[in-house]
Amino acid sequence: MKEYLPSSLRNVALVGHGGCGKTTFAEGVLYAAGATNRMGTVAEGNTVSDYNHDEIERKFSVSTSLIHAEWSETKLNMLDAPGYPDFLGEVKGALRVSDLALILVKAVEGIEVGTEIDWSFAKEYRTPVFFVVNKVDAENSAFEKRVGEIREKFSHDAVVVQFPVSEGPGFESVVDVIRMKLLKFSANSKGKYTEEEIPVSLKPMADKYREEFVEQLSETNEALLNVFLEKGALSADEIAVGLRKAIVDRKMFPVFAAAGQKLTGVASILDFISAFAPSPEVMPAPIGYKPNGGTEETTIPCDPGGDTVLFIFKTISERNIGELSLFRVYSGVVMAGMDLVNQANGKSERLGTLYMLNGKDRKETPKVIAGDIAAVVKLKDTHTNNTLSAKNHPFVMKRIDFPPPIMRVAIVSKNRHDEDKVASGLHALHEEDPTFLVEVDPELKQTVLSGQGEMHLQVVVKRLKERYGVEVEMVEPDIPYRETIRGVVADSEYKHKKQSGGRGQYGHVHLKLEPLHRGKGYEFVDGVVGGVVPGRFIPAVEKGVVEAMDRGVISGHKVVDVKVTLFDGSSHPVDSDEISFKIAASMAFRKGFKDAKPILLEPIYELEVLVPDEHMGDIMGDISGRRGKILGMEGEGSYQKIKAHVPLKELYKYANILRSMTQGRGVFVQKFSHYEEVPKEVADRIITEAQKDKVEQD
Ligand SMILES: Nc1nc2c(ncn2[C@@H]2O[C@H](COP(=O)(O)OP(=O)(O)OP(=O)(O)O)[C@@H](O)[C@H]2O)c(=O)[nH]1
Ligand SMILES: [Mg+2]
Repeated sequence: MKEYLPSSLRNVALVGHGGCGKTTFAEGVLYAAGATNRMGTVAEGNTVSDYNHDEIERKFSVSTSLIHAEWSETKLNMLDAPGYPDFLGEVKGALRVSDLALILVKAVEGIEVGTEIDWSFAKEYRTPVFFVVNKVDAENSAFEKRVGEIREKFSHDAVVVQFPVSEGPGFESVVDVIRMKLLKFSANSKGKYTEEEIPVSLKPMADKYREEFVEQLSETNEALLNVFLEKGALSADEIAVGLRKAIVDRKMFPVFAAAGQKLTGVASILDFISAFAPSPEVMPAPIGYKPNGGTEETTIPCDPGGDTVLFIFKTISERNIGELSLFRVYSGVVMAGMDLVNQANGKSERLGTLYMLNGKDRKETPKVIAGDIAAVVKLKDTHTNNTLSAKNHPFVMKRIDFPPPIMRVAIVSKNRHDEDKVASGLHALHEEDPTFLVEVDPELKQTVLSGQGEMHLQVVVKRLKERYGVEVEMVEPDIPYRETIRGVVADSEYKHKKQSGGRGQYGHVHLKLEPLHRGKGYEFVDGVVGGVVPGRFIPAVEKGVVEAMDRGVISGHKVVDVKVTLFDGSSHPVDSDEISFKIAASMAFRKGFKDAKPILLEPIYELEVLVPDEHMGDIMGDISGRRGKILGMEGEGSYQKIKAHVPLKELYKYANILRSMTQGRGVFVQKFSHYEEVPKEVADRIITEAQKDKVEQD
């Protein structure tokens, strides 16, 4: 492939709700550009961008794929992101390195929750947006209605630049409002079109859209407005210059009509992208920081002559492919074999072979210039979200803030001997996909996976099996309950005494147990007078208490919020030793604890749920049904934000429940808040279970 200057690059993220046709559109781009000689389909599992097992089997995208093609002297890099909500992290990664979001909206169904989320991400990143009303070839396609919704829900700065002629199965032409021509596609033209005069019957509609477009464009810029007011029209040059600027400034969001699968409208959108979409050069310089320089922000202009800076936005490791780091160059030129510094850990990295990608197909390239997107193999210590930069130019790009996990499951290895392999496999998979986390909970003795939803975790588990040959099962994670007391026991005595030939054992203590305020933890007081328990044994007494607390008394969960005072006891000059006092203290504690009105505590999480108004009642009812307490709510546009305290036990798979109750429109975050007493009937059940388990273990 030839070399491109930054001004000839177009980095485009293909986003939108699941099934809006992104992967098919990408397939159409490659075919129309002549990069492939047949068009694959998602149904047959032979598209360029849905190439991995998970995608072929499930028939939807799971991971962002990079494709590239040449179009009218420009190089298009397209990132085909998944639409399924569990993979929003992939969307964020794709948008982070794109200069344009192509948001596809289904011509029949219209705006869906994924469309809303992608629009909000683009807004957050200040990414220019084009809307494509896609699948206009479908029965009941309603382009105008979709445009109305986009304007209503997203922005009145959305404006039609290409509209469809005869929607439905006969859809094969669009009218371009800027060129004021009819663009006619035909079945065998490989996506090419012929330009024709607009037929008289369509003229009024074309004029209407043209007028709207010119008026809106002139309002984006004072100089243009003056010209428009003076002459009543804008020249082609004035339109081109004004349009490019309005797009970068997010003052105009062009709307198109297409049927990616039939290739209708694809080539004309690509023409528009080549002509008017921003190149990396004209985008505002991205923000970063000097390493160790605190939080002071600096920017980095897209300059091929500058020092090299690149940012890794995605890691792919698959059998037959090896580990690939996908990156965008932000400054300078990247060459194979170059030494750069990973600013996250200060380590030097020598770059391996560089590749341009089309899905899993890769083509070697000697260098990658500022603004371009490519891949490199086998970096040693560099992962997603890391910046590599020249030694003399330390610079760290702003990280992608991936969405926090919303679902936890525990995993159990099917074969106990696999545990090490499971741990290292999960670690490697996490490097590739930072939106899921693995933690070994030392208290619960469980490995807990957390991620973006059930599908996401299933994908992780399946990859673990395919790539590392180990099988695990997903189960509900245990809850870290706590035990504590409500009453005071003034004297709990225990004497540990053994005389069995030779030297005996002797330890004797009196303990007082009192409850502490919630969250205070534990306090040990040495209240012994006159040395009845010799000073050298006091640490052993405390150790005995601490060990008993760790093991728990009634349910096997840790004891908290208790004050223990050692106030009396006795010792034997020969037989007393540390072990004896430890045992005595443990036993005295356990005995006293049982008499001190023991209770169970459970973790309570603070839940923040954002749902459309119409679902608020159902969601609040459901939260109450989960023993939750509503803390408050506030309106946010047509959404309500509900805050509540809910026991962790009741939040298992809440992501699924919320999605199904709101048709996927509800989102939530959760974080630990505090411990609270478990209601008696629930506590009794937990205690009985624990005792049963204990009997089985013994
Ligand atoms: N009628 C019609 N169907 C289409 C068109 N484009 C895609 N489809 C169909 O829509 C379905 C989804 O297409 P995909 O390309 O997988 O959609 P996607 O947006 O990549 O889906 P996710 O990866 O799940 O987000 C497939 O069955 C396609 O055949 C189109 O232009 N017209
Ligand atoms: Mg897809």
